[in-house]
Amino acid sequence: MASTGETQGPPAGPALGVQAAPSPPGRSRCTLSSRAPPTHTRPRLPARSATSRQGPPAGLPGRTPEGPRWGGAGWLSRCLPAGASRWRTRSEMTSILRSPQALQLTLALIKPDAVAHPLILEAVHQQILSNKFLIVRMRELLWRKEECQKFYQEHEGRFFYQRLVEFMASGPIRAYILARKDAIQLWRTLMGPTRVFRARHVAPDSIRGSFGLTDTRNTTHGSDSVVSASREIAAFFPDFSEQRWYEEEEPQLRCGPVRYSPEGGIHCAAGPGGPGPA
Ligand code: RTP
Ligand code: MG
Repeated sequence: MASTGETQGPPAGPALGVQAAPSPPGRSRCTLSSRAPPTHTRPRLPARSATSRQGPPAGLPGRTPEGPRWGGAGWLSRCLPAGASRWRTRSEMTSILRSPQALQLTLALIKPDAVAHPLILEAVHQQILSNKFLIVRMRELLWRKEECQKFYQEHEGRFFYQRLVEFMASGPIRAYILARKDAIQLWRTLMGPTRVFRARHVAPDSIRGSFGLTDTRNTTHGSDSVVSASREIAAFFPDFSEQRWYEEEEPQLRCGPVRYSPEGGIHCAAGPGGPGPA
């Protein structure tokens, strides 16, 4: 595990487009880079792109008929520089939240083959930390067969389905909610190819290339899309609200400073008013 009380800055470096700035007590240290023009000169917003129609980019839950409800002004006002105008409309706030700078969530699992070996389990955990993922939640559990069947429903009928379900229910697993810019793709890259033989050849340093045993016992799982991530996070962390996390925790984790707690194995905001995990 990393050292006690280790703190780190924003997880994806300067590309996040937010600047840490000194701020008065009680106010978050993050600032949005531009000040809006006065209302009467506000430019017309461009037509929504195909990308924006897809909804929130970072694993946000589905939109409600009246539009996303996760753009509450609470966190935004905390992120505005002192004295900044607060005239932004709901759609402008939405576009900020949909910004590619936002942290994205993914579900990562460490499968029974790795959890059974404390050194491998720890090595995978360290890979998560050294690749600058933020650990938002973590839990260990034993999965019931029916839950595995439901989780892997998309593979039902395929030749490996039965052995996959049996294997995933065969011992403890560890589940993480990870956050990072482009978390879904980056975690899958870090895992390496599904098939271990291939992983060893094309990505020998990947997690599966390093620790995978067989195509079934391949060490880790990662969500493959924003929609899957939301569904899978809800399956493992039913009390976790993505909407609330994006409103309350994401801005603070993104803007830093962030503290890693080795005891709990998770990160939380270290700045004033850091909410910590709910
Ligand atoms: P995952 O869902 O675990 O992140 O893996 P993935 O997207 O890379 O692969 P996917 O096609 O979704 O398969 C899910 C899991 O099924 C097992 N599998 N075995 N040829 C085989 O024997 C085979 N193919 C897939 C693996 O455990 C894989 O991770
Ligand atoms: Mg998959």
